[in-house]
Amino acid sequence: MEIESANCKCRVSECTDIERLSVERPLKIEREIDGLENLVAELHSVFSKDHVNIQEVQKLMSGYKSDPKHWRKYAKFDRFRYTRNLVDAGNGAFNIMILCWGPGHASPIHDHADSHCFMKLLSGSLEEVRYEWPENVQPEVMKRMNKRQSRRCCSETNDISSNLNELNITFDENCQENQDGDSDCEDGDYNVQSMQEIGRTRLEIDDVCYINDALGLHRMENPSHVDGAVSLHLYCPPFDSCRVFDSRTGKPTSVPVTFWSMYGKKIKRVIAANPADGQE
Ligand code: CSS
Ligand code: FE2
Repeated sequence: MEIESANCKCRVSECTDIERLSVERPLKIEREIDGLENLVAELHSVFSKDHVNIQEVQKLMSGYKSDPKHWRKYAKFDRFRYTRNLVDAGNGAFNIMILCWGPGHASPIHDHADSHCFMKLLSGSLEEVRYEWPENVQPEVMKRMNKRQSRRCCSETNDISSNLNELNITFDENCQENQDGDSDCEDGDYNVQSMQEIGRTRLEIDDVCYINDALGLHRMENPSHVDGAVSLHLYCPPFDSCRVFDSRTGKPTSVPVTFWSMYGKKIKRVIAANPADGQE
């Protein structure tokens, strides 16, 4: 089963049907969606089902053609850093938000907290740089795979190992599992470790891309020195913190993610990104 078939209502580590990565390919748009409000309505309808296919979400997002008149009220820029602006809290199943990137603004290298991340470019252009996980840090999805692996017999173990190789994620065999089955060495020595780049993609208007922790980490940057960029992000399940990684050493730090505005209104103070916690 390919990754697009995985159920994105589950956390990535709970998707038992992720076995193999598919090769990225152009998606066929089946139906045009007129306006951001209609896109959000379609997403609500899709997410009201128990099983939401990753490709289904990608196709919906591709079917919407960006027009600033649909999203201008959410597009709020800050001089110093990119902003996160909540559009819809998806009935608790997903968050949809608009990110505004001033000239040269970039994110740190980050993970996606075991959630699925869909991104569509609405304006300008963005560069995505993907990285392997640092050797000493594992995403939740790999920890779960390790646990499954240790419960299975040898022949199955071999199958899983080859799948892990396809996922392009490496283990530090010296890391000992603790009682919870975790095997990060997060207090270890990061000085010799730099982040390994595995790919670079330039996103242009209406391009849609997808990432989860099994596919690696990434950093987004607006390469323009002049123009802003605007992107639409859907995260499922929603998350309110993630890990950022030091680009020289790979050392992870857990950070809260925050909103700059919610439902088109700037918030007075920066608050946690879980709308249930942050509504003023
Ligand atoms: N994950 C980053 C944006 S790049 S996908 C964020 O939500 O702030
Ligand atoms: Fe991201």
